[in-house]
Amino acid sequence: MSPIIEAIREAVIQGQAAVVVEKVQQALDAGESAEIILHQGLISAMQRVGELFEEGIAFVPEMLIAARAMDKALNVLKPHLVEQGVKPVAKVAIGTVKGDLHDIGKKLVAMMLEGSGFEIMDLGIDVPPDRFVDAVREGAQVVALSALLTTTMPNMKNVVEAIQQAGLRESTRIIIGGAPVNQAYADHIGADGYAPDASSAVRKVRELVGAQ
Ligand code: B1M
Repeated sequence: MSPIIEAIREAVIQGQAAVVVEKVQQALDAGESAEIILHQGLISAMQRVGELFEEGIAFVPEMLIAARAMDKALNVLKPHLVEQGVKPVAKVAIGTVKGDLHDIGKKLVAMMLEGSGFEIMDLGIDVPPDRFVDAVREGAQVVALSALLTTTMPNMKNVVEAIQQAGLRESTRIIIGGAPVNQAYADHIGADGYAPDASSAVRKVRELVGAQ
């Protein structure tokens, strides 16, 4: 790992948002790829923060300030990660399910979808099933659900059921993602697809709406 990427990773772990933003810009200016900065710098740092939390070395405030630093860095990276000026392919309503406050993975998926030509309705975090139903009524053809907690993943099933009960299931494609879920869980709850990361989410949503 190059020294600048190592410095970005360390600054995220320490929650030093201003340093992270400065170093990400320096890395971009030096010709480092946005994907390497994202995966080896930012995502790898958040994985380490998760390990430190499990080991009882970091606590919720440390996770929070690391997440804020990553969020600021994503704003700098965004124009480099996404294609610009692409025509909307379909409308996607994306949100983290009820009870779950994890924002960053969902934001990254939204960003990559937007850059690949999808119109995004970002419903935020802690989103109740009815809000997803409303979004479908407002024109979303795809519902994208994120969950990071084993305790909140069952709320994905509630969204699938709410869309079904509203009589909108046949016209809506539903994709799920987030660390605790997998393809088997998507099949179990009757979702149309699962993606393990942001890039494969774009491929999967394209496939679901029949886009090239
Ligand atoms: Co939380 N947290 N957290 N946390 N947190 C995890 C998820 C945890 C794994 C940490 C750990 O123990 N190692 C653990 C969950 C354990 C479990 O359930 N199995 C955990 C816990 C326990 C908790 C609390 C319960 C802690 C407490 O209060 N005691 C609490 C719950 C609050 C709640 O939600 N109700 C909590 C709180 C928080 C903060 C608020 C402090 C903060 C979030 C701040 C924010 O998002 N603004 C936080 C953070 C930062 C984390 C870790 C450290 C990092 C998450 C992250 O942003 N990763 C996380 C540990 C970890 O992930 N290793 C942890 C970076 C992000 C890019 O990855 O979100 O996985 P990720 O998204 C990926 C893929 O999953 C996928 O693509 C993304 C890009 O590759 N993906 C999709 C995600 N959504 C998708 C949707 C798709 C497709 C792909 O299609 C629709």
